[in-house]
Amino acid sequence: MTCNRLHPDRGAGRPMARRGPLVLRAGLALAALACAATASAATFTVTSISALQTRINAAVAGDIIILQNGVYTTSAAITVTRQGTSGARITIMAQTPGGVEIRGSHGFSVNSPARFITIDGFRFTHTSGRNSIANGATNVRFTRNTFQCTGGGAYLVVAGHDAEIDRNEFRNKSTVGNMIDVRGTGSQIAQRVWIHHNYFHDFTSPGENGAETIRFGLSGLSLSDGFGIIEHNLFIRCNGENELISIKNSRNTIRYNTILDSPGTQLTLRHGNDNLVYGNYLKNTDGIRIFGDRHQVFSNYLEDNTIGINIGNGDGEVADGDPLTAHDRPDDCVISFNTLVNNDRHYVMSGRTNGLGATDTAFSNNVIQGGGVIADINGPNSGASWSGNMTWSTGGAGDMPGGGHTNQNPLLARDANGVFHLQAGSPAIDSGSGSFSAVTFDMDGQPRTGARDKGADEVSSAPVTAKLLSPADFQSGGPSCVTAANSFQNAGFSSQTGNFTAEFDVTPAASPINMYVGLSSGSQSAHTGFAANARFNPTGQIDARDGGAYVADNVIPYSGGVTYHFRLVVDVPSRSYSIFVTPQGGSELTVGTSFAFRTEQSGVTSLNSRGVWAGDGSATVCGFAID
Ligand SMILES: [Ca+2]
Ligand SMILES: [Ca+2]
Ligand SMILES: [Ca+2]
Ligand SMILES: [Ca+2]
Repeated sequence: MTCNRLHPDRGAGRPMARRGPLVLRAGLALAALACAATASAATFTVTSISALQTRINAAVAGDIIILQNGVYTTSAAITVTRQGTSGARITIMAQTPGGVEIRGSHGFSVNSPARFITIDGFRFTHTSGRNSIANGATNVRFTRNTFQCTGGGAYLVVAGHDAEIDRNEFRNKSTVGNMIDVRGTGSQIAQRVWIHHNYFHDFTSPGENGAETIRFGLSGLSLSDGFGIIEHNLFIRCNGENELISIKNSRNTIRYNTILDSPGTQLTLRHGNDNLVYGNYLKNTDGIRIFGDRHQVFSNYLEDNTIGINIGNGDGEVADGDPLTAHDRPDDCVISFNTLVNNDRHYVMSGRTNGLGATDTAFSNNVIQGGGVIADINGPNSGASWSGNMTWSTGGAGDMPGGGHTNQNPLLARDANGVFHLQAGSPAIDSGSGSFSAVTFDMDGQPRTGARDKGADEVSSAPVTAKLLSPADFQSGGPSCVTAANSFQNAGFSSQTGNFTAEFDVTPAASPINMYVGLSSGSQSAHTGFAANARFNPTGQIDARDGGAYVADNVIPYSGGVTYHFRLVVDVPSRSYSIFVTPQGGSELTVGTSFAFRTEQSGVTSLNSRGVWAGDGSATVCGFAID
C-alpha cells in the first residue's frame, strides 16, 4: 500500500504538476488512513463532493486535495476539522482558480479544532450563509475564491482567530446578510483577522439593516480587542445599506482600502474604541463616520463625497454604563492629516435630539479644497481643538473657528491615477504642526519621516505601497476572470470529444461593444479558428455563430455593467451546439438551438480551448467551467 508523495514545492503554493484524477474506490479511504498514520503528506485529486469529504476527513498536515474542474452540487456542508501546521497547511483547492463551481445548499464549514487550513480557488454559487470559519477553528485561509451565493445570509462568516481572507472576489449580492461577517464567542471578537486584497462589488440594497459589506463585530463584542487588519481591498457599488464597512470592536487597523461609487454609504466606526483608520480612498460615498473613543483617522483621501468625515453625535456614554448598543459619544478622537477635496460638506456632526455630541476631538493638519462648507457641527463639541488645517476654494469655514486654519493654495495636482498629490513648492510640505505620533504613514504607504506635510500625502521618494485601486488591480476583475481586450486570449481546458456544457459569465463594460467568447481546438489568433462563439454584437444584442454567420433565435439586448451567464450545450460529433444566456437577475433565454459550428471548423473532432476577443470596447469574462 503506497501513498502519493507530496510534490516538493507544496509549501510554496500551487503544485507545478498534478497527478491525474484519482477516483476513490472502496478501500482507498482506508489506504488514506494508513497514510495518515505515517503522517506523510500527499496530493490527491478528487472528482466528487463525497470523495472530497472522504479525503478531507483523512487529511494530514501538508496534504493538498484538488477538486477537479467542473460544477458540483452540495446537499450538506463540506466539513473540515483536520489540522495542518504553520509549515504544512492542509490545502483544499480547485484544479484551477475559478474552475470549480460549488452549487447547491452548502459550502465549507471549517470547525473546531481545525487549524492551518487553506480553501483556494472555488466559485461559490450555493445558498448564502453556508461558508464559515467557526469559533475554535484557527489559522484558516480563504484565498482566490469567488463568492456569488444566492438567497439571504452572509457569504462568509468568520468566528475563529487568525483567519486570513485574501484575493477573493465577493460580488453581486442583493439580499440581507453581509459579504463578510466577523464574529466571535461570548464577548470576544475573533482576533487577528486579516482581510486583504479582496474585490467587493455590486451589492444592491435589500432595503433593510444587516446588509453591511463587511460587518466586523457586534455591539456585544465591541469592548474586546480585535487586532484585525482590513487593507488593500476594493469596494465598488457596495450599497447594501448605509454602513458599508461597520467596525464593532476595538484596536483594529483599516488602511489602504478604496471605496468607490457607493453613494449613501459610510466606513463606520460604530462600536468600540482605539481603531486606526488611515490611507483609505473614498470617492462618491458618505465618507467616514465615527462613534467610540480614541480613534485615529489620518492620511485618508476623501474626494467627491456627500460628507468627508462625520464625527458622531452620541446618544449614550458606554464608559459611564450606557448600553453597548448606544451610539457611544466620541471622546478623544483625532482627525488629522487627511485630504478632503470637493466634498459637499467636508466635516460634519449631524443633529440629534438631546444628543451628547463629541468631546475633545482634534481636527488638525487636514488639507481641504473645493466643495462646500468645511465644518457643519450640529451638536455639543466640547473640548474640540482645531489647528493647522489648510483650506482653499471651499464653500466657507462654517463652524471651524478662524484660528483653526489658514486659507492657502496647497498646490494639489492630479497624478496619473487621478489622485491629488502635493506639488513642489506647496506650503503644505513640512508645515504640519503638533506631535500626532500615530501618524506614521501617508496615503501612498510612504513613511512620515521628518517634518510632516499637511494632508494625506507626504512628499517622499520612498516606495509607493498603496494607491487608489481599480478593478484592473484584481487580476482583470477577479481570481477567475479575464478582461477582453483588442486581442485574442486563449486558455485551455480538458479535451472534449463528445457532449459537454461550457458555462461562463460575461460583463460588458458598455453597450454596444463587439466581443465574443469562443471554443476552439487549440489556441487561436484568427476568427476562423473558433467553432462556437457567444457574441456581444456591435448593435447591442447577443448572438452566436451558426455556420457562416452570427444569428440569434431571439432579440436579446445587453447593457453595460450587467452580468450575463452563458450555457453552451455542445455536441462535438455533430459539430453543433445550443446556447442560452441568463441576464443578471433574470430568466434564461435561448440564443439559439442546434447551431452549426463555424463553417471553417466543420471538421473539428475535439475542443480544448477557450478564447476571448474584443474588437470594440471590453468585457470581463469570469468563471469559465466545463461540465
Ligand atoms: Ca447596519
Ligand atoms: Ca465615549
Ligand atoms: Ca515632510
Ligand atoms: Ca506621498
